Amino acid sequence: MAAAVSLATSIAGVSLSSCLYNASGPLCTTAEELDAIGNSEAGAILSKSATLEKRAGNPEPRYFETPWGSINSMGLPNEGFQYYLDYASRAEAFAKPYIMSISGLSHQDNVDMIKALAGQKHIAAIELNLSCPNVPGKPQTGYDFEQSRALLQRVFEHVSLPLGVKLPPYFDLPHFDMMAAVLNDYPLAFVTCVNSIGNGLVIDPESESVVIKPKSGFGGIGGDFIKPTALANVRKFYTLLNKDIAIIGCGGVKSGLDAFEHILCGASAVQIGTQFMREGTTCFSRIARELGEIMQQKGYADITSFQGKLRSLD
Ligand code: RRO
Repeated sequence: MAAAVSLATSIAGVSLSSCLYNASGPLCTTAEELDAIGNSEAGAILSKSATLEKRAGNPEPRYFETPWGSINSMGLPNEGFQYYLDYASRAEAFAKPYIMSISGLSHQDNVDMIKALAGQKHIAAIELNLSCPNVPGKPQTGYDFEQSRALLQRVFEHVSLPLGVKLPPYFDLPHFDMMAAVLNDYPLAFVTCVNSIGNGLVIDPESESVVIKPKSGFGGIGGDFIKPTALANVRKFYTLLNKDIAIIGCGGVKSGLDAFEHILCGASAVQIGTQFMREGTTCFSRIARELGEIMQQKGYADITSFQGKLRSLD
């Protein structure tokens, strides 16, 4: 019988028995949804981005799937910060890390939430979302390098838990350098690359109409459409960031091969968004099995055997 492979990973000292878990967004808003992730083979439970107060989000329809991916303009619907903080004690039953995503509507809101998280021992880490594309009138912080620095400066005056940031995708090489210069100045535990590609447009030629209601049909694009962009962002930040900042890959992962590619580019863990929405929690065990089979065929016993080892042709 072939030797077993390990999909275990660790992010800033937090151990995950599987490097695969959910992206913040799909199916992680209610306690029941979070329980389902807890009961699955996902390596961690990551909550929907929280605002200080509960939000209903944008008008429906606000999510649409095509064969190549998804478009969403959810508008940060969530149960409010306190709900996800309270869930932490319930998450303990699952013996896997519970990570809280926060996405304050202002810098002050983010600072207030981070202050309230100080010393919360059932929360393994915080993912600070710098990249929600769907709140009308709110720019994505991650595209403004000065604002990103100003926010991180304030946040790191208060944070006591491991903290990472969820970045928007970047497309221009100087932008990677500029954002990396900001991020390298702070003791980040991780960066998650990438959020959806903001403000795409999917249309239905039959009805000659947009497919989601908010913002005249504009929304964040996920799924197959974005895998090359996600891989480029993982790779670039893996090469540019201090080695103690872990990279978490997100974007276009629907198979073990996709996860393998993210890890090859440098990811320490891989999140699943659109495919989780489509398939439910079985995606975590199926993709884990597929990734394990690829590793076995290639003779890799663990993910560090190939993580970041993408070869170039020169
Ligand atoms: O809720 C959303 O509309 C949303 C968020 Br917070 C995000 O970070 N990324 C996204 O595609 N949608």
